[in-house]
Amino acid sequence: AIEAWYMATEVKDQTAENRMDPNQPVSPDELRDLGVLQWHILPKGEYPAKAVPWEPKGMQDPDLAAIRAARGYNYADIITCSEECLPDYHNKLKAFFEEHIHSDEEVRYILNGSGYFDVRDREDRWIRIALNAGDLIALPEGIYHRFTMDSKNFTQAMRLFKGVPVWTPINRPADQHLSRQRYQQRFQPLE
Ligand code: KMT
Ligand code: NI
Repeated sequence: AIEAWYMATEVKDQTAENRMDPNQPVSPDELRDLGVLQWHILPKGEYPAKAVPWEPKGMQDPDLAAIRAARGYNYADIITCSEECLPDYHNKLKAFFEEHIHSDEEVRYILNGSGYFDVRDREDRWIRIALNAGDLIALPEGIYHRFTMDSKNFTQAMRLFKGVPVWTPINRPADQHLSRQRYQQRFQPLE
């Protein structure tokens, strides 16, 4: 399973683990309650380094194809977070780490390297999710989150999407946004 933990309140280095002392782990079940889904598929074969729309190899991987079919992720491309491969690298990294939501799921399959997605729990505490090659994660529409590379500074990921991709972040505060309100409805008791 993917390792996750509550973050220390003070973050000096966003690429560090920033655990609580003592460590306060977060289980896959707790993440699922927040709408965060996870799978693990060993990446097979080579992937292009640039962020290009991409099809053939992922479709040949039956495990990935099954998840894509079940979840409706009919779009895929590859993003490589490194100074050489990512245009406008420094600004992009800054934007990734701004707390935001999207009006769709954010789905990432780590092919090489590693990185952290941070998500807010129901009490607005940060949970850090450590991703390594083979980890596939889906953040639900409307969850507050952010991304950073770790101290190794390299993440190559497949971005998956339903339909025509929209990557636009809606920075916090976004409490009135329809996607945020939809997300929060999952925590309302049924009348
Ligand atoms: C995002 O939207 O935060 C990203 O695409 C980050 C790089 S992919 C792990
Ligand atoms: Ni995002």
